[in-house]
Amino acid sequence: MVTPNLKPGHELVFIGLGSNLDRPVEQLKSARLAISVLPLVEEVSFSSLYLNPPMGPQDQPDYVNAVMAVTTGLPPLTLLASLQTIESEHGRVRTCRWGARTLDLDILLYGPLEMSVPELTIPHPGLTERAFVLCPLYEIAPELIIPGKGKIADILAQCPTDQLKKLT
Ligand code: A4P
Ligand code: MG
Repeated sequence: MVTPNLKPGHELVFIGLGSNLDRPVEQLKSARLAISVLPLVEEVSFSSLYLNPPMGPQDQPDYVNAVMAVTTGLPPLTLLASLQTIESEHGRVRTCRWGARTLDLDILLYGPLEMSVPELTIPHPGLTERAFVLCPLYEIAPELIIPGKGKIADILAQCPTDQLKKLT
């Protein structure tokens, strides 16, 4: 990924996408489009899609995951609200934590920002333990330093990735 020139007040943001219901590949493609046309959002890069078994309850289908890089002038909580609107538009129904879903959009990183309020923690708390996030993130940003955690290459090296299948 070529590091973009940032407009004043804009940041480079990484968004994690996941789906395991109702044609997951189509859900992710449609979410990508919906994110890229948000006001004050520009797509920079989009990873391959990765098929992988569910983390959490096992009585649910496999997931398809990907990571998207965007630049945005939207503040973090405004971006979260926009992503939650897109989740709802894709038929997301919140049942149990880590349950099956048509679309999950997580803010993984927001520039160098580290923040934690009840509705939003950045970097995303699960980021450094999840192969389905680390692999696509490394694919599009191999030089990335995760604020407060270190180099993505070093973190990925500690994480088993044998369950991930890259879709063509
Ligand atoms: N929230 C806090 N920080 C963030 C952030 N950085 N980005 C809050 C997005 N949301 C954030 O999320 C619950 C609340 O987290 C939101 O209201 C927001 O204010 P949710 O999407 O409603 O619920 P959830 O997703 O079930 O819970 P959680 O803990 O966010 O789960 P994750 O971490 O999203 O994991 N297995 C595979 N293989 N692939 C997956 O993608 N995803 C999950 C869900 C479970 N198993 C999976 C996958
Ligand atoms: Mg979530």
